Amino acid sequence: MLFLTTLLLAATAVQAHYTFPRLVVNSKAEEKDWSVTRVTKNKDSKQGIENPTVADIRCYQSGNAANVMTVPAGATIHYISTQQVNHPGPTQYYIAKVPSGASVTSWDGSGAVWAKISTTMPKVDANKQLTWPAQNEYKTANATIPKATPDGDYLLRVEHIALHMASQANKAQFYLACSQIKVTGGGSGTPGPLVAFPGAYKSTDPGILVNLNTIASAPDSYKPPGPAVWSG
Ligand SMILES: *[C@@H]1O[C@H](CO)[C@@H](O)[C@H](O)[C@H]1NC(C)=O
Ligand SMILES: [Cu+2]
Repeated sequence: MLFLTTLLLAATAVQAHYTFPRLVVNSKAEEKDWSVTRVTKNKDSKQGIENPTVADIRCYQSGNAANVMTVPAGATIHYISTQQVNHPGPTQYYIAKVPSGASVTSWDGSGAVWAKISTTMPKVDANKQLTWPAQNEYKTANATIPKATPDGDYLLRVEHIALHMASQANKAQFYLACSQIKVTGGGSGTPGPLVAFPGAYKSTDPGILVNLNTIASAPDSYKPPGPAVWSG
């Protein structure tokens, strides 16, 4: 009986992890799971990635998606999460323009091509609890596709970094997905600085190898990993 209880607890712990199978653009959700969002290797296990230098840190994908979602520049986006995003940590979004001659339904997103368009910062609430935007919701934090984003096909990458174990090396957990999008009505900005995945993060980055107590004592000093945000 004790053994069974242990198994059930283990199963519950796995269920507490999450994937992001549906993109929502201006309140309109992707029609079904994994139709414009590339199916991730943790679709069933829900396990995050712990080493931010592995190839899977780019899209964690086990395949491309069939469809492409139109996203007007300036749109508000988020992702539906399969479980509550219960772990503390930032949510970040990146875009990568598909090179001419390549297709958004097959391009792999390799090279220094990714611009960060959004991140989130922690707060300490009235009860002295450390909280993050969208923490404990069944969705990721909102972001805006910058109005100056040039028209064209892009990969959109969402990432939630769970920091509850992050005081140990390679124990932060990365939950992420990439979607195939077409930006319309955009501008003539130049997204950047551009980074590669893997390459953008090291296990020892101060936003990845970090103690939650340190963040709670100075939430504004938290430094999300990766480049500066491009906001258009
Ligand atoms: C997130 O975006 C949705 C849809 O645009 C909006 O209804 C909601 O109020 C936004 N939430 C926050 C916290 O800004
Ligand atoms: Cu977890």
